[in-house]
Amino acid sequence: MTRAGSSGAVPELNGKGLRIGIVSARFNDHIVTALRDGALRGLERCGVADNDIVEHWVPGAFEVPLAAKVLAETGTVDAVICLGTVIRGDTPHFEYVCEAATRGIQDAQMSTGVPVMFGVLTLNTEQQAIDRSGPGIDNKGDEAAVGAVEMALLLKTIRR
Ligand code: INI
Repeated sequence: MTRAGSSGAVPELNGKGLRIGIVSARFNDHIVTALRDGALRGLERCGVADNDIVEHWVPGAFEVPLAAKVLAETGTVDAVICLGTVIRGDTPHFEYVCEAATRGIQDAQMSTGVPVMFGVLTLNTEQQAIDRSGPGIDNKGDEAAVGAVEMALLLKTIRR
């Protein structure tokens, strides 16, 4: 008998045939580009084909949720990966952008039933961003991509 969710072990992920959206925020684009590179590496490792990846860019993290929601609503993708980087400044602006991005991304997945992954870094320093967007599998874009494949496969199993 196969019992979904019966083990806490990380499952073997075969993302072949999945269609995955990526919505990236241009703000802090040197970091976000590194997150995107990580996401593409993660998707490739999981077997997602290049031509099954749909990409869109938005100005900043604040705009990510809307693009992610509209993309999810098209029904053409099995999951959406949201990428962005918000770095704390001298004003409360940081809190507002983080709050809107976090809540909006969660709302997008809850309202559409499509997994929408939170690959948005919210940090105090640029060094923290660099540390989380490197070439290894601890790159947060890579992590979000693998999570997107896991969630897309899980929802297909649950709905079957
Ligand atoms: N957007 C980000 O993605 N990261 C930031 O650090 C940031 N800061 O610091 O302001 C940021 N602001 C822009 C915001 O996301 C919107 O694009 C802008 O307010 C227009 O709606």
